[in-house]
Amino acid sequence: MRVRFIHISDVHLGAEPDAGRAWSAKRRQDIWDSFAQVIAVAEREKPEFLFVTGDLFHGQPLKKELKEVDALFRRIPGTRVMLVVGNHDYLRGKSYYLTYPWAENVCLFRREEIDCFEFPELQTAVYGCSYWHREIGERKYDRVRPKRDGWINILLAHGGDERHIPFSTAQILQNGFDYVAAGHIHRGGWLAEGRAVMAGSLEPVDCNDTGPHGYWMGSLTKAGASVQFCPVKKCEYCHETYAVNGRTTEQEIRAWAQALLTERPAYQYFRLKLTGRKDPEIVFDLQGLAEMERIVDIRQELVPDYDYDKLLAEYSDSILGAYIRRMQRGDMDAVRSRALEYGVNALLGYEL
Ligand SMILES: [Mn+2]
Repeated sequence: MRVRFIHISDVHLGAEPDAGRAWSAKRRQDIWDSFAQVIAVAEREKPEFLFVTGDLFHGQPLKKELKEVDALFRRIPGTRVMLVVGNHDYLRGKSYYLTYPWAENVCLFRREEIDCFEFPELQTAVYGCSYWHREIGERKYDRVRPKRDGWINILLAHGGDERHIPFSTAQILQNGFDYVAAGHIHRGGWLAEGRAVMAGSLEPVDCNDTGPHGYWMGSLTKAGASVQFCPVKKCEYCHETYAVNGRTTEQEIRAWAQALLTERPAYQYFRLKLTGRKDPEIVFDLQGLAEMERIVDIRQELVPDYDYDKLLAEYSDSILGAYIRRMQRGDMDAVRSRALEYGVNALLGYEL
C-alpha cells in the first residue's frame, strides 16, 4: 500500500506580518493565497491525505474564516484533511472549530488526548491531538504506541519546545510509527531523514522566520517515504549584516542596501544590521533607507571607536578625563577595556 500526502503547518491565517509597513496587507493576503495554492495542488494531484499540523489560524478563527477554509477543503473531496489545532488557535468550549459543520473529508482532532483515525481501505492510521491550552508541557507524543502492526502508522505532532509538547523523534519512531509529520517550529526541515519532518510555516509569519518556506509533498509505504519540500516564493526574510569601521560613510551603507534591493530576487525582504566600530562623532541617519520598500528595519549595533589620548587631552580637567586616567592605571584586559568604553559612552551621553 502506498499513500500520497501533502503536509502543511503553521499557516497562521489572519496574521498581518510587518504591521505598519506599506506591504503588510499584501503579506496578509499572501498567506491566504498560498493556502489556496496548496489546495489547488491537492485538487490536481489528488493525494490521499492533506496533513495540517496546527496553527492554521494566527488566533481564534472567526466563523467567516472557517467558512472560507471549509469551502477550500470541499474542493478536494477525495483527499482526507487531517486537521490538528495548535497553540495559537487552541480549542475552547466555544470554539467555532467544534461546532462548524465541516465537509465530510475533514477529520478534526477534537481532543487534547491522543486520538486515532483509521482508514482500513488504505491500511493506514493517523494519530494526533489538538491543543486545548496555550501551553502543554507533557511529553504525550513520546508515549503513544500504534495499535495496528502492518499498517502505515503516522503521527501528526504540534510542538517540540519545552512549553509545547516536547518530543523525541527517535523515541516516537522506536515506538513503531512509520512517519512523523510535525509543526510548530517555523523553520522547516527533516527531523529524521525520510521519516520525520518539521514542516515549517507555509509562509514566514514575521521577520525572524528567515529562510525558505513552503509545503511538503510525497508518498509513504511501510518500507519508507519519498517526500520533497516545495518552496512558496512570495516572501523570504533575510538578515544582512554590514561591517562598519571608523571610515564608513552613510553613502556606502546606502549603496550597499540599494545593491541588495536590485540584485536579490523581488520576493526577498531585509532586516539590515550594522555591526562594528564607528567614528563616535558620526551618527548615521538611515531613516530614508528604513522606509524603503522591502526593508523591514535597520538595527545599528555599533560601538564608538574612541581615541582615548585625544579624549584625555580634550577633557583633562573634567570627570571624563579623570575617569579615563583612573581606568588606564590598571591592566587593560577585555573587561576593563569594555568598562572604559561603557563609562565613556555614559559620560558623553551616547545611547548604545
Ligand atoms: Mn505553534
